[in-house]
Amino acid sequence: MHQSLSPAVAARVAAATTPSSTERHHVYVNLSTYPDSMAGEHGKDGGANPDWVSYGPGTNIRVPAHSLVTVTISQYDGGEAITNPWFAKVHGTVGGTETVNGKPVTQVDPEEIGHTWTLHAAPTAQDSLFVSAPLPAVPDSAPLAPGSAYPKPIEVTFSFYTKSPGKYVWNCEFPCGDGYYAKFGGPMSTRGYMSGTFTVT
Ligand SMILES: [Cu+2]
Repeated sequence: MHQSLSPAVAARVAAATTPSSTERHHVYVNLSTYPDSMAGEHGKDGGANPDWVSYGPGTNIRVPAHSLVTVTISQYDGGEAITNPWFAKVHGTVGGTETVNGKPVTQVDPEEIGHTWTLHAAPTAQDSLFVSAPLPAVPDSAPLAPGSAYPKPIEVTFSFYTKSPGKYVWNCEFPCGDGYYAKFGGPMSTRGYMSGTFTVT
């Protein structure tokens, strides 16, 4: 099946804020996770699989080398227990933490996971980069936000440093897809939903 991929989500570059290096950029990447595909890169009708969970606004991310990257994810989806509780912990971020609605944590409840954002190297020779941030589930009982098709999101923020230029990939490690392969099918194994590229230039 052909999947059209969105243009890269470019990092917003702000002034360097790290006192250790005047040349280091601090960039910001804003993503969202949705319980369907109606709000991301697949268009308002959701494309071929409107009921598939998705990341948005796109899944291909581009950031500068040797930068501090701050990622904020607005998590709109529900969830359940994660099969591998290691991915309920935060890995590879500055301070080993993420903030969940502003509160710093090193892990979240493994029984209530919506998705993860897990970045790793492609199997080629390049600097290692591994970051994994768990996204807590929005409770099923949460009401829809006024004027929205979704409840109020849980805001997760974390930061990490990029090294030299390289090509990386990220994916969700919560089995939120279809059932054939223990829910690693469908949106979990199709580009543009629960995975994408992460290009350091
Ligand atoms: Cu997921």
